[in-house]
Amino acid sequence: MVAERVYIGLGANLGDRGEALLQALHRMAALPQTRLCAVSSLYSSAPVDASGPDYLNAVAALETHLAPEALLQALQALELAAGRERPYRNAPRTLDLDVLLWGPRQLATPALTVPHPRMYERAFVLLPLHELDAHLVTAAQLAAVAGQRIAVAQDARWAASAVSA
Ligand code: PH2
Ligand code: MG
Ligand code: MG
Repeated sequence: MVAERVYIGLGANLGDRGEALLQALHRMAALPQTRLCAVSSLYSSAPVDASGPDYLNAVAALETHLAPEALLQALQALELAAGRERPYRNAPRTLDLDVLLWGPRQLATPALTVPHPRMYERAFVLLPLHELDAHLVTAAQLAAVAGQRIAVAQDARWAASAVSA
């Protein structure tokens, strides 16, 4: 079976945020049956529907033969390994890894809804996703989040060491 292209949103607003995101990319690249194809620029963004320090965000494109449940479990293990705690909803965090898109599929299980239900409300998802594949985001969707504060912190080379040749 062909591998499916999966987009992952990465975020952190506690601790050494850039280091946590880069380490997560290396660990995703090392998952079985999985290739890290591309990573967006690194963005700095104001918290959306949340409090605390500014976030660093990015989006990664994977190709994987893993089942959605298996990838989700692996991502949650990486969050835990990075010291992620969940004291309340949208609490500041050392690492957040969200499945945004799974090829053309729509998934709705108790653990996972894809497309991510809030991704189209968030500039910190749509800008990096658009950077990786402009077809995935419309101009109207970008316009809808244009009021959110976000800036490129580092160009896409920030993650080059993690991306597969
Ligand atoms: N994640 C949230 C809530 N708000 N805001 C920004 N800027 N970046 C995030 O990654 C983020 C957020 C819940 O996962
Ligand atoms: Mg999230
Ligand atoms: Mg999450």
